[in-house]
Amino acid sequence: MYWNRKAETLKPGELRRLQGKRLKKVTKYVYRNSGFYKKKFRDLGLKPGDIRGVEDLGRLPFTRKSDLRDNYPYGLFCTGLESIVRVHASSGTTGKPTVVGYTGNDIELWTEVMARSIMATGSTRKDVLHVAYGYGLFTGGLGLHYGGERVGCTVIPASGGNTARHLLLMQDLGSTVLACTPSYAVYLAEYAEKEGIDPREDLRLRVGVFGAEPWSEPMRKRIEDALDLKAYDIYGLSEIVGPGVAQECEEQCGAHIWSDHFLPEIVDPETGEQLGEGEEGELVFTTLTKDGIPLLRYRTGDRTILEYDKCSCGRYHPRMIKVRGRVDDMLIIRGVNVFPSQIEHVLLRIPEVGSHYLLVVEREGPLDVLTVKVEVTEDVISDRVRDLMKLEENIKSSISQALGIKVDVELVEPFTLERSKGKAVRLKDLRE
Ligand code: DLL
Repeated sequence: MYWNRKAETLKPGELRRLQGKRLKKVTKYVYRNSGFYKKKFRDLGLKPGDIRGVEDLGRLPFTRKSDLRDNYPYGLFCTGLESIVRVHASSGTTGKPTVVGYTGNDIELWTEVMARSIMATGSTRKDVLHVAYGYGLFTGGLGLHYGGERVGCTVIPASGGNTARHLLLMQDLGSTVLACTPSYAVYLAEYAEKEGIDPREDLRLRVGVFGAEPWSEPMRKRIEDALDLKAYDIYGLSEIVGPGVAQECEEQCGAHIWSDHFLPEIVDPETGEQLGEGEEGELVFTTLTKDGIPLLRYRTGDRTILEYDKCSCGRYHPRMIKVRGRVDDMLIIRGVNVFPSQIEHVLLRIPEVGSHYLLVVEREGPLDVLTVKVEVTEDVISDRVRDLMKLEENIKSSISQALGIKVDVELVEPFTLERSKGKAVRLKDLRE
């Protein structure tokens, strides 16, 4: 279903022309309004007039998260605070948060792409949208909220935390769409089961809008089975706008990037060279229509692949396949590159494995040792010790077959690994 049929079904040629026009405009805009970009252009000997269309995108300078940090809090803003109506920030594990600002137009643009995203899942004004993303500096809650209201859904601004209350509200208010992180969806399902709430009988959920962290196809299947809904991937980052940068449609073959507003590229994370369609690398965005803090060639740090062919849903907006991980969370275990998501992929195909796991990397002498702590399901716990050992061996060999590395596996009882209130923590790196 479309929110904005015209914009969503632009043909490749029309899309490219629009992107080119907007790219020229935003290039001039940042040159005029940002000391940061003016300097970057000068250092490169580049003039805004050198950018004649999308084909010149590669000539523009990259922007990195460190640029936002170094210019904390407002250094990259292109407008004065009198034009900024809202600020959000991403937490970041170290140091100061990354602060982003929105003008009224930026909020409007965000609301538009969120409305497109919600309707792309087949949700409409008839739906009751339960928003369990956090409200606050994190963009999840308010992003879904404004988009949901624009579509005309009945929005329940439940925010994060208090799982019992979420379940009560969803039952009593008849929520049909659930928006939260996929790891929280798993937690909700577990909690419901413990409390004797049967999603098939007691809940009316039919759609899930899950994102803000990487999740695998096996995880999707588990959530769909446990909560009796169809689970859709939503992608975004606060630096670009928040959720709604890309959204899976009902065909579920990658998330459409709303590329009339956010121009994507894939680059080699090491060299920064542009890569072609179907090649895996780092996702980079140029915002085409933002006023408050437009960014040129922003390095997201997310690894994915772009596909440009027409989707059966009628949209040509390029699709990104599920994020494989962050460029910086790639582990190198004895010379082999490993992404946590690959391990999730293997684990969740094994029925005896629960939905929570933790990767612990330690150094023993010169060697990196990876231990995969895996929660087993309740049924397994009652099994005999010998069966547990067999299961451990089975997991070990499945991982080494898939990844080509040896790992240690430790089975742990259900509900013993820590659950995170926000984004899931799947990795503990105990090396220096
Ligand atoms: O996580 C915005 C968001 C809120 C997206 C709600 C979707 C739903 P940040 O906190 O700035 O913004 O974190 C952005 O989260 O660069 C990715 O690494 C990761 N991420 C976001 N969505 C997905 C997804 C929000 N669907 C960072 N799959 C991004 C994988 C995701 N990773």
